[in-house]
Amino acid sequence: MDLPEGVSLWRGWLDLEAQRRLLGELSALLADTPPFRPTMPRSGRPFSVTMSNAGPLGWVSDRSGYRYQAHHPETGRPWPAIPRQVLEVWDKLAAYPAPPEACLINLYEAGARMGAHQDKDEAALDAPVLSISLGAAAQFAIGGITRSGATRKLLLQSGDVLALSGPARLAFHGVDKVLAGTSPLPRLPHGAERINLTLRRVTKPS
Ligand SMILES: O=C(O)CCC(=O)C(=O)O
Ligand SMILES: [Mn+2]
Repeated sequence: MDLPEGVSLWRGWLDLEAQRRLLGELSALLADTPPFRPTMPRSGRPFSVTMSNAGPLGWVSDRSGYRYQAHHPETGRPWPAIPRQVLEVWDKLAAYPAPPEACLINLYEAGARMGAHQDKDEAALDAPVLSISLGAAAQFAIGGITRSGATRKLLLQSGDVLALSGPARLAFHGVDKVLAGTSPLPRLPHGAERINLTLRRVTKPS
């Protein structure tokens, strides 16, 4: 299937065994770094996903805006290290000379979605955004760099890795729907149907 320029998809990059291992790591990480429910800037409307982070910087959103910060907004603790298995995915696929600084962990319960948005809170826009899907399949939509353009639908399944880079780095994208009950994995933590890890380089490497 032809993908828009700058969009790469490695289907089944993590096999079932690797997915299970990663899920084990994430369950332990989330026990100490619990998911929080972000709210929209200004309106304060809650997101339908809950989130946590790993890495020196974590992405958060609340009434004061979107930003990266070094600590969990509720526990006040620094984020834990990004799991090695996740860093290996970046090393193999990102083609970027520096490691990611943020691993955003999105947890989708049945019925959760993510509206169309751009990932643009990073200074290092020359680095790709890499995303790893685990659990139930999701209907992902990707458009161009304006909100009004046509969108392509992609089914993201457990073990898939997607990259947005170059001309697609600022493409609008979102998750229309999670197909509850399609996960090949045993129970995900915190009642999630799907977990997505989004790896980003935030600051320009020196
Ligand atoms: O869950 C996904 O597949 C996408 C997540 C995403 O776009 C984000 O966290 O910025
Ligand atoms: Mn995004």
